[in-house]
Amino acid sequence: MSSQPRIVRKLLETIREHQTFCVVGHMRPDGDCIGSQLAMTLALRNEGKEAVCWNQDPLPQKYRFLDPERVIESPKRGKAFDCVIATDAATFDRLGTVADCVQDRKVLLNIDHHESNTRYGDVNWVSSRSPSTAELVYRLLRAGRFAITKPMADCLFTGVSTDTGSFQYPTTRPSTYHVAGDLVARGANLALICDEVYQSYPLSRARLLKHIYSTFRLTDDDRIAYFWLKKADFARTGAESADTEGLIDHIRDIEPVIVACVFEELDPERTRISLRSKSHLVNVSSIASEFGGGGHSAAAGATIPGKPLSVQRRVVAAIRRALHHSH
Ligand SMILES: [Mn+2]
Repeated sequence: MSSQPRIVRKLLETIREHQTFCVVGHMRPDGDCIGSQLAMTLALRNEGKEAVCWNQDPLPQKYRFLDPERVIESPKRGKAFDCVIATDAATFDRLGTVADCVQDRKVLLNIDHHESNTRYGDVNWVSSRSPSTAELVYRLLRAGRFAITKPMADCLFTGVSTDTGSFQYPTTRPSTYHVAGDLVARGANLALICDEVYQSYPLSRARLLKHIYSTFRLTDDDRIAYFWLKKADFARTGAESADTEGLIDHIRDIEPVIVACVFEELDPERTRISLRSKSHLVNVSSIASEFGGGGHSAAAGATIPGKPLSVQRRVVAAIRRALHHSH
């Protein structure tokens, strides 16, 4: 692999120089974050390194099969590491409570694919052309000739699959299929992954979907769609906030809709928004950044202080502006 980018060589050198590692990822981890964190940690352990893996939040139920030995743990204070590796985290703050627990370190590596990434590491591999961080981790491991075991192949395949919407998002490249194909050749268990990730939703999620379908709103000639998830909706349906991943796609996928938005009540004065765009002319990452958030051009989010209705008004207005500028 003589053509490997200099940044990959730099990452591999840094990894080889050090012995103790902590692999971290963003709060409310998704399939890409979990798959990347786990594969990186297992690779380091196979190389004889001491590696722990921390995330602020527990894994959503559908990803627990990836971590039967509970490699991912809650962060602990007072630990020191040679090297901290952050995967799939656009900003250092997105690590949540983990950020405070990894201050004692020699070097911080940042491996990510969010275009809003703030390059907070000492070494930053930020490739916004990559549809998933898992694809970057795969490239790193291959370039370094690390073994990719079956459990690691499951983790990386899950990351590649979930962050491309099962190879549907326009970020999907020919190389994405090559990576996925190689992971299947290395033993990724497609049947298990598809069953656990896509075909085992809890009933609570179905109840939440029923709520969403009966309450979502359309505006601007049906080009903007949005819905609210209030605390009471979670209580009534038995769903957890961690189980909301992908709900917005049901609304995004309606034909006239160009931008979909979910408003999630965190408390009476704080709302989390998730945005999805179906047009390359509408970049929801820049909409989210108007509210202190970020993400990708087709999928982004932010947490916004203020009264719910005022947040809704400001966000819908920002989406409307972006739509008008798109033609
Ligand atoms: Mn990702």
